[in-house]
Order: sequence, then C-alpha cells, then structure tokens
Amino acid sequence: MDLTSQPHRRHNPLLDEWVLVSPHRAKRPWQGQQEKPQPDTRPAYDPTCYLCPGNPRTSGAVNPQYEHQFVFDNDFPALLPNGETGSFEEGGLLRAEAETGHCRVLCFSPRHDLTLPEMEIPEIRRVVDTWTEEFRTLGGDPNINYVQIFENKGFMMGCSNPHPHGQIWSQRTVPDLPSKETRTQKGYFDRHGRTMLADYLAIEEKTKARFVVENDTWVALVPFWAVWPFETMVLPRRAVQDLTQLTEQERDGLADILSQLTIRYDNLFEISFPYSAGFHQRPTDGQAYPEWHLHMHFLPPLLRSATVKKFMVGYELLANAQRDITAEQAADRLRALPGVHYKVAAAANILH
Ligand code: H2U
Ligand code: ZN
Repeated sequence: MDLTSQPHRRHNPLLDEWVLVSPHRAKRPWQGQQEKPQPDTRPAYDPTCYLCPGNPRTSGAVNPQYEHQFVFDNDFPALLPNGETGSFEEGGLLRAEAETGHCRVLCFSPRHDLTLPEMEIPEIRRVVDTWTEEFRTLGGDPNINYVQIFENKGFMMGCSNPHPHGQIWSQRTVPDLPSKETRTQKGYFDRHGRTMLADYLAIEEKTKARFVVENDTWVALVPFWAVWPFETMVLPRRAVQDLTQLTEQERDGLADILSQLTIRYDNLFEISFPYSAGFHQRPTDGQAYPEWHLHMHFLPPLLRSATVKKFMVGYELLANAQRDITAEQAADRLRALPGVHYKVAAAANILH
C-alpha cells in the first residue's frame, strides 16, 4: 500500500481510534506564510497582567516578586477540593458523580514577554522541576488519583493571557483519555512484557522518517497516527511511568527537547506558535502501572500559515478525524527548520 498518495486509514494504538489520511488532497500545503505576522510588542513587565510579579489578581491576592517560577491555586477553579460527595441516577441512563480536585496555575517565568522557545534551557529545566514537584505533591494526596499538567498557548487556543504559564488539574477520577491510554498500554504490556511506546519508538528509530528532534534521552516525533497537521509526541527513550522517576540527565534532556521542538514550531510560520500540550502519566491511586510510558502530546491547530487553522468539523465531528498532509510530510517540514529562534536570528542579522 502506498502511504504517500493513496487515501488510507491509520490506527492510533494509544486511543484505539482511526484517522483518515488523504495525501492526494495535499496540494503543496507548505508555501510558507502568506500574511505578515503582527510584530510582538509585549513588554517584559505588564502592570495590568495578573500573572506578572507583584501584581494583584482578581481574587485580591498579590503575586510575590518571584524570580523563576510561581505556582498558585486557580482563583476560578473548575474543581473544588472539599466538594460534595455522592452520585445521581435516573432510569439507568442519567448518571452523574460528584467530582473533587485542585486546579493550579504555574507561571513559567517572571518575564511577561517570553515563552518556552524564548527561555534559556536552564530556566526550562526549572519548569521541569516544578512540574515534577507538583506531580509528586498532588499525586501523593490520597484523594487525588490523576494529575493533568498542560499548557494552553495562544489566543487561538482560548488562552486568556500571553504571560507564559500552564495549568495543573488534579482530581479523584482518571479522566477519559488517560484512562483509555491506561487500558491500551496495559493490554499491550500484558501481551508483550514491554511498554507499547518503547516498541513504537524502536520502530520509529529504524527510519527516523517521523522524527523532528532528538537527544540522548528524548525524542520528539510526529506520531504515525497524528490528527492535527503538526501534532507531535515527546517521548523519553527509557520507559518511566511519571516525572518523578526521571534522572537528572533525563530532566535536562526534557528541557532541551522542549526548547528544540518549540523553537521549530515558532520558526514554522515565524509567529508564537499556538498549541495545547501536556503530559500523560500513570494514575496516582497507589497501584503499580508498569505498562505506563510517560509522554507529552503537542496539539497545535495551525495548518498552512499564521492564521489558517485546521477545522475539526463535519466529517471529523460526526465520523472520525481526517488529515491531508501526511505525518511524514509534517515531520520533514519541522525537521528542516533552523534550530535558532527566528527572533534571535533576526537580532543577530541586525548586529552584523
Ligand atoms: P488560561 O489562560 O490557560 O486559561 O489560564 C489562566 C487561568 O488563570 C484561568 O484558568 C486563572 C483563570 O481561571 N486566573 C486566576 O487564577 N486568577 C486571576 O486573577 C485571573 C485568571
Ligand atoms: Zn505578565
């Protein structure tokens, strides 16, 4: 079967879902940007920003003069720690359960004008350490069985504030997607005695056709079954179940791979590239999860330029996901981009 020109379906073994791929429709989707991006005019400190150091938040709390990272309880949390317990049922079809948890906000940097690709790697490493400690503390709570660490970046993704930040929601139940990934990874581990993603990485390693960037401890690749045009997965070479099991070298490696990947994302259309990204890790209910292989998903909406996004509509909403450009084409495109941020490159040209 020809994966480069024939319409076909690809299977996602993590979610046990399919994506329809229509490569014959991809008429040169990478002509580069078509409109001039708006210049980025963010100041290093914004007196009106509720995440900048020293500023008041809506709740009346005042942020400390933090120098690296700052984590606080979300003032408008989707989950409450001491909520009601109990459930609701009617006729066997209407079911509801009380849910409890914590919502935290993590500022990656005191600088209002930076994002991950513009931060120094040692500073990203501190973010990795903060994620790890949040996972350890929240996951250690007996009432918390799953911790979701994520970042929503860009107004296109519904992010309310350009100040670099992410969120951490932790809760009593395991939400749908990590719960599906637990089921599929366990099925694979029970049959093969190895994690699904270790075996997947070994297949990808043979050709590296879908690799974007790699280092000694991590790989960022466009998964074979990617849905979003420039979707990637960030995988540790060693199968670990959660962030707390990473060695010092692997934490450094994660900071490096995040820098390398997000710089290429920004360079793709020479804009601050929007995405939703986050970790998938083992549930924190105290059971053993040898099948779990920690990873990150990057889910960016853009297709063709700074403003042309992929729409998940019609067939996608009613049948299943579909894409035109193949995962291999997306990986080729990302891999070929320079590893120096376009703003840094532009500044260096001015100096010459
Ligand atoms: P997003 O922009 O990624 O949605 O995150 C911002 C979060 O910050 C959002 O969940 C919270 C919002 O509830 N927030 C506060 O906790 N305090 C504030 O003063 C404003 C916004
Ligand atoms: Zn700010």
